[in-house]
Amino acid sequence: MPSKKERIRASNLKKPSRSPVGAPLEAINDQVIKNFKKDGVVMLENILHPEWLLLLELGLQRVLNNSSQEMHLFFKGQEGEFIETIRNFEIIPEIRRLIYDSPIADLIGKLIGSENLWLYSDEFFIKQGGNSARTPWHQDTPFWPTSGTQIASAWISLDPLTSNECLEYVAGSHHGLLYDGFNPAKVNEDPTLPHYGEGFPPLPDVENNREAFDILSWEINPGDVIFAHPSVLHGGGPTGPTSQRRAITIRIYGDDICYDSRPETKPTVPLTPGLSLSLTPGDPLRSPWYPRIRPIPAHLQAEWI
Ligand SMILES: O=C(O)CCC(=O)C(=O)O
Repeated sequence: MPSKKERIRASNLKKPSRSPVGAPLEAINDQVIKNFKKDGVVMLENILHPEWLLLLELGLQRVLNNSSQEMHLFFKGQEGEFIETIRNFEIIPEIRRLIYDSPIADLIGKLIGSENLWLYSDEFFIKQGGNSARTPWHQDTPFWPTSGTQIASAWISLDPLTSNECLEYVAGSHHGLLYDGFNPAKVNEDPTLPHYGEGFPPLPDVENNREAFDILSWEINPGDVIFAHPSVLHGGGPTGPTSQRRAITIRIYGDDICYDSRPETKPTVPLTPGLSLSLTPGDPLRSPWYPRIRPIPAHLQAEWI
């Protein structure tokens, strides 16, 4: 039987059949901003033009074909194995174009109320080949050297999904405690093992107590985008024997995000050697690790003038 990696094939670059909204920024109205503040997550239907999905799919193909991109395997060697790749922006031109040219950054800017925007990271989660496992419940910010509120992740799936296969969120949990993360290297052993083992309370067992949490998820079609605050507890549904979920999450922040320290037992994610030597907690998070996206820097604007 071919390995999961061998079974991964580029899809047919089919265009979604729905026509997208003409003026995406208009979808972010006062009610959407209010819901985002309250729940920490909103889903906007049909917000991305098929051209942007095509660009994303081409970027994904390059990632899968590009041996220089590091593939992190969750549940490595097990039936539920899936791939994660991070910082595709730095080596994949299509992802770079998507982040600068598509409305994603401006949508996040309007949602978080910041005209200045920087990229924290982008990350593919690729569940293909059948029966990929759940992404463990977690918050992102315990893994990140950040504090502040003006930040959001745009989660975009190239595949239609049932609400069971979608990413799921505990509504309003970004207002509560920050918990220790799970340990990505040990998900095979136990997806609730702590990342730092100090400094944060242990994660609640959301999956085994689902009825105790206000869990939001959506049926997703290509072109829909979920915007979430990275401190919201979230976990990814598994895929079935015949389904796939090829998703990217693009994390962008605004003015009030500062550098913050984390327990020293583990590095923050993704690795940023040198960052702690140039910033002290409370400094605005400014570093070449986090490129400015809006306003577009003058040297980049000059490329198309
Ligand atoms: O897509 C997934 O399974 C996980 C995504 C995620 O954790 C995120 O967007 O922060």
